[in-house]
Amino acid sequence: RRLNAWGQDGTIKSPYKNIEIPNCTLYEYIWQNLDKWPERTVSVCATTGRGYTYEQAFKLSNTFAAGLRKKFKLRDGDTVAVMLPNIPDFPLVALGILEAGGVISTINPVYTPHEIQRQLLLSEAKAVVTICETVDTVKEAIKLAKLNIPIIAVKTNGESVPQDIVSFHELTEDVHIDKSCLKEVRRSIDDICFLPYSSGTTGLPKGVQLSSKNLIANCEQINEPFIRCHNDTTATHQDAVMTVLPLFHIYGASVLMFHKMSQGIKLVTVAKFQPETFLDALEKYKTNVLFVAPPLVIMMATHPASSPKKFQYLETIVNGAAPLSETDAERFFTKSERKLDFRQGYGLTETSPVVALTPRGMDNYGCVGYPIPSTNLKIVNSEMKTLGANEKGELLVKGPQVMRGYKDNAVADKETFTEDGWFRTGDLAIADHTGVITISDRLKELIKVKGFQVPPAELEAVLREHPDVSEAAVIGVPHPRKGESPKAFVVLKSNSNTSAKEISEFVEKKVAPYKKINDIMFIDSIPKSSAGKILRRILKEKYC
Ligand code: 4UV
Repeated sequence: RRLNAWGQDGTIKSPYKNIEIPNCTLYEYIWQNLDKWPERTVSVCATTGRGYTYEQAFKLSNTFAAGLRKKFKLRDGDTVAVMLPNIPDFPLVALGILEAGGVISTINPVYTPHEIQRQLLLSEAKAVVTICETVDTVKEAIKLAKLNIPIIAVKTNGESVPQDIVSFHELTEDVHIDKSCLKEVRRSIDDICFLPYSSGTTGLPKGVQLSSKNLIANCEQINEPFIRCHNDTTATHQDAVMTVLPLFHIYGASVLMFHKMSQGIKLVTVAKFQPETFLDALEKYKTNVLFVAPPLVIMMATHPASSPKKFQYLETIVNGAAPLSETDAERFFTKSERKLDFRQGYGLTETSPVVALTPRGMDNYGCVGYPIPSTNLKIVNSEMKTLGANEKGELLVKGPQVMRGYKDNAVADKETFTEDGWFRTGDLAIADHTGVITISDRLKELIKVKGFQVPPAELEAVLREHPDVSEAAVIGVPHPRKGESPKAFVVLKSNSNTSAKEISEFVEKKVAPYKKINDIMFIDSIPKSSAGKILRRILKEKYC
């Protein structure tokens, strides 16, 4: 169906019917249909088969919520940090925190203590939930942050929880707990309930304040019949969604966990990605919907263990988080020997996340379709003048999914929103004559490695901590498998005789593996604007 999304005023309006947002909290929204599918599986581990039904998850997370309030004195609006891989317990942890009136702040489980402590401090976390394997890393982070907050550990494989740590399972199975404390919880649709971190258009990661309204809106928006990527759960059918994208990232948390739970769908969770296990699980669990980022499509198109048999139950594949080339999509179809319903979504942490999504049957793998319901877009030039069809400029968004603002950061809010309330994505886009959007480049400094955020400012700060480094600048350079990888430009202090390898190892100790810098170039000075801002564009033009 070819639609026209152009408005008279030069904005690109969603061509779909507007949504209505039910007046409830995200917690109430997710469980509102529980009685339609209590016996259905909500989550199951792709490797061990360990999992929960919707009813079990509801009951266990309810006991956990009571434990959070009673034993840890959690109050309305308090943040609980969640540092977990994709385990079947993830939805229980998340829904328990929501029920207890808390705010979930997710942390990448491969983060180093250095990275974790920053988020614990900024988010004002009152507790951390993690797996036994990473308890020591979290302990170190808490020590670095000079905090005194409890750790709750989830067992993944029968291991024992360290003595000084509270077991998540003991909390969920505490049959004697008095749950009357949950009656005190007062949360409304406008309260913040999710606090992921994103660097936005510039600088260090900031807390993205998402309310129940933002997240419920996004769930309702992607239910629109022309763009929805799932089938109804009925007495005889339940979709199985391969949950390989991380649940700590907005794409996984919102699109895979919150939305799919509200639809009674089964999450097949992959905790440690291994191509063979992942491909086997696709077949074993009859996964019919798969959400991916480009490196996964490339893997599925090229891996020796990949075959049409593995993809036999797949109906829909949705790509997002980074641009996918048409060639890679076509290479995958050659491998699957079947053309699947292939979609591309575009979104950001700050927009809960989905902004645009291709409708079913749109055979244009390079574009991201039209704005989703109740969403208006605008493409502007550097003077903020609205551009027309086929003109490239920065993409701006207005819609109920746009965040309330960054936590404690009015300066960043001012840079991110225009005076008349448009959210600046920092992405360059083009709209064709019908309003179909193609993301063409990134204006902002953010680097995306395999779809993960790598903020240059964060790596520059780490580089400057090295005793021999005087100045540093980091940019993203194209990488065939990862999409992009970071490249650093370093000015050494005089008389220093350190090597690129030594600096690279120094950075490696402080950051998650995907942020590692292998490419370091020594230069004499970093180009800067008169205001002292690093001119990354000049570095790109000169050295790349
Ligand atoms: O903040 P973030 O890490 O957020 C994301 C969200 C990805 C989503 C969300 C919903 C979907 O349905 C979906 O398919 C994907 O990644 O990073 C935001 C930045 O990632 C780039 C762009 O630069 C954003 O500002 N990005 C996200 N999706 C795409 C993309 C895309 N399809 N094509 C190109 N760049």
